[in-house]
Amino acid sequence: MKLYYLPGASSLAGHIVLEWSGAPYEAVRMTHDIIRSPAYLARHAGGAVPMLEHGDFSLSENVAMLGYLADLHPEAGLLGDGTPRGRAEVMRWLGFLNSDVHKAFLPIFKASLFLKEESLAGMLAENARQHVRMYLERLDAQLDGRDWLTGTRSVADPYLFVILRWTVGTDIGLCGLDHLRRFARRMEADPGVRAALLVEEGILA
Ligand SMILES: N[C@@H](CCC(=O)N[C@@H](CS)C(=O)NCC(=O)O)C(=O)O
Repeated sequence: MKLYYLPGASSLAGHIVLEWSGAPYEAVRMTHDIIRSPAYLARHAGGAVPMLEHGDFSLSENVAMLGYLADLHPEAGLLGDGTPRGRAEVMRWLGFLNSDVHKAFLPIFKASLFLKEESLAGMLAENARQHVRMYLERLDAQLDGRDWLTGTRSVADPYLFVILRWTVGTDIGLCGLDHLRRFARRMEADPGVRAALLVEEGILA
């Protein structure tokens, strides 16, 4: 099993899930140039991370990949309590994080995708920060009285952790979002999270 990643990108979620699963795997560090190379594009036409290789199966898209890893390792219990509703709860939050929250960072990270006029980029980024903040408030409320997004640890939690790391350095921060801060501290103390971060960024959180 190989996970292709960029340090700090959304691929960190899969990296943490691989650590939590306890199965052997190899993490392959990419660069922005490599993921645009013809060889990589032949396997992932989107030219993005994460990408997972399992034998002759290549899989992209966080939601598919995280679900696949959780299905391969049911003993880790990362996709709910085994009931359709439990699974749906995990997918609800995973979908929200991937489709809404992740995408809301794009105008901050890559304003040029939306605007030709560079002078407007600052205003666009500021609006996007407010949009992300609104999503974070919703996530903070969900964690009121819960240690994990769905009550028990799932594949949605590492994705949330990735998002929270993106708030640092984008002037969003977690000021006043105490449940999210508590969640981030608990993830930073987790051995699997620390192992993944050590490989990706050479740091112990
Ligand atoms: N919909 C994709 C989005 C993946 C994505 O946005 N990947 C980013 C990193 S978080 C990427 O590889 N961007 C290419 C680049 O930065 O050059 C998924 O969920 O897997």
